[in-house]
Amino acid sequence: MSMLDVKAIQERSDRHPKPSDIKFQYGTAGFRTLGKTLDSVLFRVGVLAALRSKKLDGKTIGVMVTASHNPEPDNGVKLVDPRGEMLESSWEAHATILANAPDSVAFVAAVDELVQTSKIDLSIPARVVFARDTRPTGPQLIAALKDGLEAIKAEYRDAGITTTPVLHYLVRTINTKGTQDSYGEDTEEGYLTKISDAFKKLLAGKATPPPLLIDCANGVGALMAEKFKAYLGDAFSINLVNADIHTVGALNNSCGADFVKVNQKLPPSITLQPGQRACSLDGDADRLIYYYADEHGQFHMLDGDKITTLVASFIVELVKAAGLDEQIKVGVIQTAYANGSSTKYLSGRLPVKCVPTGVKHLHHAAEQYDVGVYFEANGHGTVTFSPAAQELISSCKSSNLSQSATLTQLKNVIDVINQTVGDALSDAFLVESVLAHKSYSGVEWDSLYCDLPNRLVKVVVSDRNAFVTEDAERRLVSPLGLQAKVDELVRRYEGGRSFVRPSGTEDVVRVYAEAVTRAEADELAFRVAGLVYDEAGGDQSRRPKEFL
Ligand code: 16G
Ligand code: MG
Repeated sequence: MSMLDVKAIQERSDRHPKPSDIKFQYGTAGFRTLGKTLDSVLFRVGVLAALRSKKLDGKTIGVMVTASHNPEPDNGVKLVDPRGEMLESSWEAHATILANAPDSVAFVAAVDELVQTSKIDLSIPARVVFARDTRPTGPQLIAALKDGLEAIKAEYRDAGITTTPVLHYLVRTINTKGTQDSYGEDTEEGYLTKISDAFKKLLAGKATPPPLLIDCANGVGALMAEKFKAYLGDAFSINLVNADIHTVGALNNSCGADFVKVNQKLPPSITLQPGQRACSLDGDADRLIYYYADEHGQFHMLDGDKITTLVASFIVELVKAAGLDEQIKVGVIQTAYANGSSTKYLSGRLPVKCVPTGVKHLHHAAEQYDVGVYFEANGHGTVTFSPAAQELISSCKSSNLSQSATLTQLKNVIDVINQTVGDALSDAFLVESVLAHKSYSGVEWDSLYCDLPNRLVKVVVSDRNAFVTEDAERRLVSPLGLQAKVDELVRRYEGGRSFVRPSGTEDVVRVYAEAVTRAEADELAFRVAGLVYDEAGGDQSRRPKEFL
């Protein structure tokens, strides 16, 4: 094994001192906090990404600089493994250790320790591709990242300002280039071409859908959506709103997928005509929430659960029509946040599995099926096809015209989807394809099942780690006795369901509740939040009034 250039790393690391008062944590979505505090983290992530690449035989690792739907001053960074997936969880702990080394001497020691314990061969080259979203702190953070990559002499490719799903796509295509698993051309054009071609083929012969209004959250999704316009031509029109990536403070501000989902209302910047449908992306374009106005102009939301239902039902239909339903099993993955009505609707038709929150859990579980459909209620999701299922679909000999047409549709569905990670634009094109095939408007799509009213509340506590869950986050094991109190409350509400879980991205505890009426869902959520607040020793004089 060749040696680490300790001196070079230590010297460069000195230019990126760790703030002494911050403890960083690689959480569900990587490191995420105020952008201006992340300089040392980015430098160290550069070194870590290179080590991960060396560990995996020089495969290309992705680094995405974004804080997604969070406020503009926040920023973050996450690593992407060679197949375009989230960093393997055992390395999350390494990331946290490296980020918290108090100074450059301790950092180099931590790096050395990682090299030894993970048996990393330093003579193997390291390759990294990175990108960032539109946040103002992005350029400085990228500079720190590059410094880390250069310190350890990694080869790197700068993918510029692009969406999280494009970065994931690039990682997968770079690593499969020239192999029989090739996932496409390893460029943004390759991405735009692959997805738009498949979408246009899915729309061929159908009535052209009405133009789609896309709320871009004033983020990087606006750039990509704009680029798609040229590739889609006359086949499909998109109109962009909240596409201002230059005005300071505009990102995710009163717009975007998270705003719509959390507030269950339209962004104030949007007015819908009766019958019109639209969708919102989040700040890095990996979440998608749809909605429409009914004939009275009333707003209705179509969230990740509604997308799951639409997409899964369509794929099941296609697989059946292709005569492959014996060989290809379609499964759905949800989290505790999935609306109870969606779970009920889907469970009657398909295998449904519940896993903890976070894409890595959903994605992994989806890959256990031939076709795995997952969308978190918050709109992050995709569909995965196993290599065997893809092979079967592409090699299946059709016995008649209609079967042949179905097989072609399935192939196009595979190509329109970004299988590496949730991709709001690709997901929107899939949704539009299904709606065109079924001749559904928003109303018909929405009528598959009726959402139970629900409420999400966050409770600020001094230590969220005191809250430990089991059963895919649906039950608390700690603090002791709290779950019994929650159960006791839930029993008093018809159709009631509630759970408490610590956030993986913020220092808060989240409470979710649903019930048959809005008033009851609200009341149940606030009562449970009250239990959590008291349990966590919250200051009674500052106890929110709503926490009944
Ligand atoms: C992150 C996750 C998302 C999850 C959310 C939960 C990824 C890429 N994103 O945004 O899947 O729903 O965290 O946040 O994994 P919370 O733990 O703060 O509730
Ligand atoms: Mg996001």
